[in-house]
Parts: sequence; C-alpha cells; structure tokens
Amino acid sequence: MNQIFKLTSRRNFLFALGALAASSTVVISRILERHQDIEALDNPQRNFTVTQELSLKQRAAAKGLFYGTTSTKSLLAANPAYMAAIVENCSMFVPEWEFKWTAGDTTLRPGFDKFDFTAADWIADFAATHKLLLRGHTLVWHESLPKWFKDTVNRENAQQLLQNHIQTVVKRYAGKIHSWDVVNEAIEPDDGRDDGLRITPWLESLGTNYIDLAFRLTAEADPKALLFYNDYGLDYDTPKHEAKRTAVLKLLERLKSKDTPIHGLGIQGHLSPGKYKFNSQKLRQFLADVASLGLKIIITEMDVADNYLPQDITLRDRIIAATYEDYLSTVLDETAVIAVLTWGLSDRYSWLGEFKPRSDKAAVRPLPLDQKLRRKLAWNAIARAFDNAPIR
Ligand code: 9MR
Repeated sequence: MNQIFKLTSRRNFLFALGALAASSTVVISRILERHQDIEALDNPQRNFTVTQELSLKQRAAAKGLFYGTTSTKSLLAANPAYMAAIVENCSMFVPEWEFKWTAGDTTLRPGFDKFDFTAADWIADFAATHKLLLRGHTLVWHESLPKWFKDTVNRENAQQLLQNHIQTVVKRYAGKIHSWDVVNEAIEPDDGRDDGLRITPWLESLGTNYIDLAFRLTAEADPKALLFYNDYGLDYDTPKHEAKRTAVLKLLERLKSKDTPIHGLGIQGHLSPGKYKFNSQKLRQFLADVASLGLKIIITEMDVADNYLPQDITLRDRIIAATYEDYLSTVLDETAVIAVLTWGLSDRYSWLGEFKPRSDKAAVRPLPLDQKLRRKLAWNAIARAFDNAPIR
C-alpha cells in the first residue's frame, strides 16, 4: 500500500513537474510571440507628419468626404471646450445615446406608447446650429432596450411597436437626418443559424423579415435620409470576422434582391492591434463587394483599443496611429466610402475606458485627441489618410 502510494505520489510529482515545464514553455513562447507581434506592429522610424494647418473636416472635404464623431448631450452641455473641438474638426455627428430606445442617462422610450424627445431634440438643435450632418443611431438593435420592452414584446405586438417607433421618431426628424442606422448588429454567425442572423427579440417576434420591414418603414417616414445597416467585427483576418463578412454580404444581397430601400453599410471599425491580424487585401475586397451592390459605406464608430499594447505611451501612440493610417488608407481607396466617424474625439470620453479598461489600469488612448484635447499621432494619421485618399 505504502509502496503504491510512494509510486503514485512520485508519478504525480513528475507529472506535475512535466506539466509545469510544458505550461511555462507555453507561457514563455506566448510572451515571446506577443513581443514579436508588438515589434512587427511598431516602426519607430515611421513618419506621421502632416502638411498645412487644416482641420480634419477640411481635409476630408477636400476629398468629398465627411469626418465626424459621437458624444452625448450631458457631456457636450457640460464641456464647452470639447464641444468646440468637435465643431472645429467635424462635419458629421451621431449621438451616442439620445436616439437609442434607452442608453446612459437618456430614455427616448419611457413606455409602450410614450416618447421623451427632450435629449434627442437637443442633439438635433446642436447639429443644426453647428451645421453638422446628423446620423441617426439606431432604430432596431437588440441592446439598449428598456426593461418594459423586454417584458412586453411578443408576436402579437412587435409589429405595432416597430411601426409606432419608426413612424414617430423618424418623422419627427425627417429632413434633418443625413443617414439612419436602421438596423444595428443583426448578424451573429455564432448563433448558429444558416442565414447568420442574430437571435434577438425582434427576430423571435417578427421572423427574418423584420430587417426588410424596418427599412421600408423608415423610407416611408423619411424618404430623403440614407438608410444604413450597421455592424462590427468585419475588419480582421480571423475566421470569425470572415464568417461575419460573408453573412453580412449575404444579408445585403438578400435585401437588394427584394428591392429593400437600403443605401449603405456602416462598418463600425472598432480595432484592436496586438489582438487580431489585419489583412488589407481581404478588407479591400469586402469593400469592393459591398460597393458592387450599389451601396455606399461609412466607417461609423472607429477607435483603436489599446489593451493589447504595452504601457509605454510613445510606443502605444505610434502603434495606434499606424493602425488608423493603415486601416483608413485601405478603406478610403474604395470611393464608395463617403464618411469616417470616430467613436469619440478625445481619450477623455471614450466608452473603452469603461468597457475595455487596460489590465495595468493605465488610461486608454484610442482616439485622435488626448485627455487635454491636444492632437495625438492618431490625429495626424487620420489627417494623412484623408490627404492621401482619392477624390470621390
Ligand atoms: O458608446 C456607447 C455606450 O456609451 C453605451 O452605453 C452603449 C449602449 O448603448 O453603446 C455604446 O455604443 C455602441 C454603439 O451604439 C453600437 N456599437 C458598439 C458601440 C460601443 O459599445
């Protein structure tokens, strides 16, 4: 018995030792790989200089493009300097919360038949006052829905809910909206359906036709607005992103073949250097495929998450800037792309600080301006991408 115990414990010890050696080899090789990845991403000699004293919107306009960003009523009302930076740099604006059913401190839809337009009206006035083209984001999404919605929606009332929402909201701002993100994030290949559609309350209560229906209702309520389908996870060279590109393309083809009034694809452009590999050719081909359907493209929510990058700010900012310039020069080569928006303008006010903080707790630096609204290399990178873009 004792002998068996000794043998077993010796075997366990050796096994544990072996496992430890194997796992530390894996850890060390992962660290080395990460180090090599970062080295591959960074080029200390890279030049991000810009010529001429022009704002981002002026550089974009020179190529027939718009540049814009997102923010909220609360933030803008409390921060005149930030508002001024937005007005200086942007020709387009999209509210981060106010046109959603509910988000942050704002609830457009307090009840089944209730609407509260206080914050959304403020945003529409802000955009008009500063001559910013306004994007509407978003009418149909599986997130940012009030609790009453989830408790109430069913097969009997879903169409009425969708119709009432779109008719009331879209008509109110008709003539003031450049483009609506009619449907947001409706594709999720991981949900396992052949058509790639995400399983959401809208799909479950209205069936696959809900997307077409939402576009038709929106077109009826505002015939002048451009109508977009908007999604994320389309940018990188991974099987998951590839599956999403394929499913999104199929959705767009289905909609076009039914004569659904859709005018464009919104590519969110939330990037993560150091996590995923970028393949310029694959992205370029996807853009060409979308454009070949007669659709316009907007990069709707670009930012560069830095959780996979080292803490060193000089290095981090250089990789972030390179990510902006490489991505945007690929994207802007496609002349169906009509606008670029970043999801915020200053690092001080990015959703990433809250939703994807760095494990070392250092402040995130995903946007063109720093915490003090000073231009970063990322600002130069965007400026350079506009300066080098073909005219459309
Ligand atoms: O940045 C937005 C954050 O403040 C909101 O709490 C959240 C939920 O409404 O939405 C964030 O914006 C998302 C956008 O609406 C859709 N694409 C992903 C964005 C980041 O999560």
